[in-house]
Amino acid sequence: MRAGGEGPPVGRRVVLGMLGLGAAGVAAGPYLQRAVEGVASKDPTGLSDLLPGGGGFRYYSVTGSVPVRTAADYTLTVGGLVDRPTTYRLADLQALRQRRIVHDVQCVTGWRVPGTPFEGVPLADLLQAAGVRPEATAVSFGCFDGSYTESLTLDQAQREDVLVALRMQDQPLGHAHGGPVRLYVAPMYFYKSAKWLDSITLTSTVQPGYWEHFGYDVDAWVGRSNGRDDAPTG
Ligand SMILES: Nc1nc2c(c(=O)[nH]1)N[C@H]1C(S)=C(S)[C@@H](COP(=O)(O)O)O[C@H]1N2
Ligand SMILES: [Mo]
Repeated sequence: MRAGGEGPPVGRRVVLGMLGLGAAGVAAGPYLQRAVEGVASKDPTGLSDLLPGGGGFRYYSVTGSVPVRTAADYTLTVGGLVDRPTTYRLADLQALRQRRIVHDVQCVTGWRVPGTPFEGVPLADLLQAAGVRPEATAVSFGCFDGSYTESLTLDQAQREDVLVALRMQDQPLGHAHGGPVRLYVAPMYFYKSAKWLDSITLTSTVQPGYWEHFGYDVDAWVGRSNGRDDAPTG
């Protein structure tokens, strides 16, 4: 595993198989996931995991399969160093103040999707509702794929352009993009935007996330980290 690749290459047989799945394969999430079982899902050619209809987005998961969660069974917990640990259902999140942000998406492997709308609850609002304790300095994010993690400093987490996103491209967030709920960190490389978000934990120190154990920068400002000089996103 090396930084910048987000996983080993996918074999030719798998690439051909996945291209054959087309849109139906993506809609039928579990079938697509079987096709990538046993290989990391990142193909540096970008062929195998371009999302049909995704407008340039690529599908990423560090796990071979991800359970589907819906409004019926999805929960998000906010806990750790807070006065009021809270569990939200999807409808609870939908009832809170929503903010819509249109910004470029930039992956650290190089691809960019300009002007992408995301909409959701400002993370700062959830932190304020939970009552952050004085000893908390950072926030960790957990995912229901069972493997991926991310983190932010408390200052970063309280920015208005960091969302617990329920919508992307003006539609409910689909499973392939991390639905029903993903983190969205507008000013940072997209690896900070953890998909399938199910826990938010206030901590006393920054806990490096999944890719950060493989060398990605913990502070992931676009154009000012990871040895990259991408043009600023806007
Ligand atoms: N749970 C989870 N979140 C994740 C990832 C992942 O593998 N698992 N990959 C990250 C990376 S490297 C990128 S570029 C984006 C890709 O988002 P997309 O699949 O919606 O294009 O998700 C980020 N969040
Ligand atoms: Mo990425």
